[in-house]
Amino acid sequence: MRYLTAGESHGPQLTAIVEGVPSGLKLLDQDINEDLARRQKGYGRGRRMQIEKDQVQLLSGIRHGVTLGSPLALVVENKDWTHWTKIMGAAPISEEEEKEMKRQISRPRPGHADLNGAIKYGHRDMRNVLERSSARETTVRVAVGAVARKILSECGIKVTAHVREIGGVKANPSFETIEELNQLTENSPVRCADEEASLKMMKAIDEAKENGDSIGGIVEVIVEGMPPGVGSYVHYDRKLDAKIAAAIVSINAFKGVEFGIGFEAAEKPGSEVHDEIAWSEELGYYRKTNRLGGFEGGMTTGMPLIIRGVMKPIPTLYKPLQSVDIETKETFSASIERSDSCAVPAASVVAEAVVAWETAKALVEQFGVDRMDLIQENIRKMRDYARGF
Ligand code: EPS
Repeated sequence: MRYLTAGESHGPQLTAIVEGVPSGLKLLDQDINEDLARRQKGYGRGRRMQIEKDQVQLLSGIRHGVTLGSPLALVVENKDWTHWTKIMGAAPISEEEEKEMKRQISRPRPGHADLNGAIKYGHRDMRNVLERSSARETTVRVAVGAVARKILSECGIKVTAHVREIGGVKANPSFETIEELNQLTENSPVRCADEEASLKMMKAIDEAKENGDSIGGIVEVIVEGMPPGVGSYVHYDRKLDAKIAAAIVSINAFKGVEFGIGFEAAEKPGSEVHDEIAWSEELGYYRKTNRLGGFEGGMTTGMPLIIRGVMKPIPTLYKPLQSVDIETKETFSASIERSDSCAVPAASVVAEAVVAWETAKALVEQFGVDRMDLIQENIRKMRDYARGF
């Protein structure tokens, strides 16, 4: 499976073409819209989210609620587009119109794609960079992820995400099942399963906003029910953990990723890092702990996948940071008007989507490719084989 996205933040729409989705997958627009709505929520978002109400249009590759095996076309319209038709229109504009309304953006924000993107593509107006580098694009990645989640759920695999940390406030959630975790997360305005920490996180967001600043955090994705042996040790580009790591760092503003105990492994001896192997009639092989987060040798162990990603604070700040105007080369203090002060809760939904995509893609590649029923049957066989191995 593969996909491409297109669309500018204030253009008419976001589009994704998703190729290789097996036939026979039951899919409704509401399956996708639920995830789009989850991404839009979250304490700390700016005014843009009051303008948008993201809804998907399923335009091809599906008939009567079931996928055909042909490419899916997914579209989400930008409601804000109506305010930007001239500035972002595809048609050429006259010199007069240009003078009238075109305010070139010549002041790059520190930490954003603005300056490097402008140098790379030769844009004097950095709007040509920021429109596409905007995290608005994550909308359709969540739509694509919702399709992947549907594939996973048909194979008995659950994927979820929650916020572990915002602005230095750490959560200490306690839950038994994914369903319980989901309930706690959905009830929290910051998508954090620890109620007390949620309140402190909201306070930290309020403080950042008052100070014209932004804050980042850590999100955690959990995938439960993966059969063992998905991915491979035989070649660098077949390791599933490596693909997931790339997917996490591809999310706007994400700077790092870890699995299981992650970077803590540097401080511990091997006896406190590796997971002892056990076997039972009911479970087959399992690990007594899951410090490695469900991966050994680039392959799934059958234990839950535990993936964490760190998001830096959003670079669009009300609080001025120094930068240089590319026209005058003069130093200025950057100050931007509209932004989110914290997008970590929304980013947790994006992280869930990209992990869902990578795991579903690996399953489809390994267990059948064309038809959902074959993939399901092959996964069932693999589970039975592994249990008795
Ligand atoms: C973003 C800037 C803001 C965010 C946007 C990402 O948009 P605007 O420039 O229109 O105020 O709201 O996020 C979204 C639109 C979204 O759907 O998540 C940026 O520069 O990355």
